[in-house]
Amino acid sequence: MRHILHADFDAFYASVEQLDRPELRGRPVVVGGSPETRGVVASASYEARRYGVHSAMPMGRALQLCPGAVRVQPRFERYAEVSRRVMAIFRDITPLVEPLSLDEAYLDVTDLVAPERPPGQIAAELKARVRAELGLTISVGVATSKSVAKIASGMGKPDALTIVPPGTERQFLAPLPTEELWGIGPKTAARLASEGVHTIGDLGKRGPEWFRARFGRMGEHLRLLALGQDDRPVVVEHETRSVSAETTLVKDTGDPEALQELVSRLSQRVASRLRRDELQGRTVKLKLRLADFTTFTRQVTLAEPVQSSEAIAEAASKLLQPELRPGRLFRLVGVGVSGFDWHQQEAVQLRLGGFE
Ligand code: TTP
Ligand code: CA
Repeated sequence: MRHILHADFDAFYASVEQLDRPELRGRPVVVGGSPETRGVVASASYEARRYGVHSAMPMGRALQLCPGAVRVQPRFERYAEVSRRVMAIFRDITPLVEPLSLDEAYLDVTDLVAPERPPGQIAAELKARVRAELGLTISVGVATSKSVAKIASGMGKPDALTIVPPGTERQFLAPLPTEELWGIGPKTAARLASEGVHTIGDLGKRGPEWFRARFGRMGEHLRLLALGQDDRPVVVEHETRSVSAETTLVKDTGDPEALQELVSRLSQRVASRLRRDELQGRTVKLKLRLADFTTFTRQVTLAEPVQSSEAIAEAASKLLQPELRPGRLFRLVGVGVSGFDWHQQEAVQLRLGGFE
């Protein structure tokens, strides 16, 4: 049996701002672009959340809901530095650390567990160290798998510690909405609800055939997740440096609409692989090959890591626009995402290297 922790900073960007600017502590803080620039909330302090403010909300709306909130412009370099420091604390506890983003990681602590040091205590020690050394709070979920640990870490935030004892995974998951499960988004949840499947417990009662009919190849994985079974290991060195998809056209084309449409399709393919591997990257790359086989790439490094097909397609389309000229024909289009959060160095190497 394994013991996995999922650790996640509470209101990450906002908490870092409150740490660095003591006058903001205890006050509603929203980090993100200004309403004038049509900014959105990247992170809201828990004081601001009481007013209904949340991530991804337009900043104008957030300040309407909570006029007393202080808006702070994001400082990504600073957040990356705090991230490096917290990951160093995690790695000091165990080398088996898998960062998911700047503020989240899985830790496999199986080998540290002893009768006098149960997994919950290791988690409590971790929280105490992060608080003492960084002045910030994390929420931690403790379970026998990644999936259950991640769901547990989201409960009772902020500054929470949620332990799911071995053997109680199914019970723990049963009352939760299906959307809590990895791979089930709002659309799928709505579709399931129309079939009377609202909770993970409802899902857990369905058989393998039911899952296969609805989710295809992913069905069995999802069925096991609903039952609290997930044997995906904590992966220390992420081999993936770039996720990309490309297509050679049957017939060379310069038609802007056809090319845009292709970029969207490729972005969807890249996004679904990123989702599957729980990756998000900052660098979006467009690869183009002209009718005469000249091949080149254009790339942009974004302020925020992306995972969704819309965000990837938006960035890739912006790269495509300036390349479109009357009479210029393309024979291949590729879209890729790289610059994954946790390995800054790998990201740099990639920028220097070629398209994978
Ligand atoms: P989250 O962990 O989703 O959010 P959080 O840490 O602010 O709050 P909590 O975990 O307590 O619910 O995201 C981590 C950081 O990633 C967040 O502080 C800012 C950034 N982020 C965005 O920039 N845009 C977003 O839409 C989201 C969700 C997060
Ligand atoms: Ca967080």
